[in-house]
Amino acid sequence: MITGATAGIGRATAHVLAQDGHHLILTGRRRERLEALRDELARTYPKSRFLALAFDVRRRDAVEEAIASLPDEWQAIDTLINNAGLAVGLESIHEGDPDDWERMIDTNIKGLLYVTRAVAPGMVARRAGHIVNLGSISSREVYPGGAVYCATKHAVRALSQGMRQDLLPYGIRVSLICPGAVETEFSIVRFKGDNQRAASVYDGYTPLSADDIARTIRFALTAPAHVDLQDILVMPTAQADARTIHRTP
Ligand code: NDP
Ligand code: 8X3
Repeated sequence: MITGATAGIGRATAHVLAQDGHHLILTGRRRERLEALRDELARTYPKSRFLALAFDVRRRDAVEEAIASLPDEWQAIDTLINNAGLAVGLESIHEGDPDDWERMIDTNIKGLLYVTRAVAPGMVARRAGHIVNLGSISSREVYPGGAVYCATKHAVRALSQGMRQDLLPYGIRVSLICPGAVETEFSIVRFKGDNQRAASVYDGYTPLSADDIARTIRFALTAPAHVDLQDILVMPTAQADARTIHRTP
């Protein structure tokens, strides 16, 4: 199951995992995009099965209902990619919009928890599974204007560590993937549709692509069963940390 498969890293991960022969549950809010992706993957990989399941991770009842409604043959989810997430705004703490803060906290922390709570019991019962959480360089650092987004991604790091501890006796792997700048719809969402401002985030250097992160996720999933890639930081070559990017004109 991949959350946030309608765009960016989630969509790229769906392509890479479909190539590897996985059957995939594709989730996100934009139903049309999910169904288009499902149909495209089904045409390209006729031996695998793909299910589109539209829900908003912020709605606990919707998450529980969607996952409970899965047909029997889809119930045994062996891999959960907790990818759905977003940043909204880049204002200082005294100027930030509390509605933006709630969107980030509700999606990145609470949504991830709701999905995990619905899926993990099956993994525990089967004593097998792999949960991949999308953290960020912002799971380790904070930058001006990014306090709340960074706080949510610090929380994802803490939750990953906690999941690892709690799920350890059941042989379930938990991997935290922490990318630096990846060019996706992320900045368009952060700047509320201001495409020019979003594009300027990636000016003068080569950012990571969604496919780069999809391949990192594949690397974690294909490690031998006794190996848990627990915490992976992936940066563009031109980015040393959250605030240090080497740009050329
Ligand atoms: P995109 O904006 O391209 O994709 C985000 C995905 O999350 C979309 O599929 C969107 O689907 C889904 N999503 C957002 N809100 C919700 C919601 N309430 N319910 C269900 N799905 C939701 O961004 P990225 O691919 O870049 O981001 C993916 C993850 O990677 C995020 O967790 C992000 O924080 C993290 N990340 C991104 C980095 C970057 O530089 N891009 C760097 C480090 C981490 P829909 O709108 O259809 O619901
Ligand atoms: C996304 C990367 O640098 O905008 O997590 O926080 S950054």
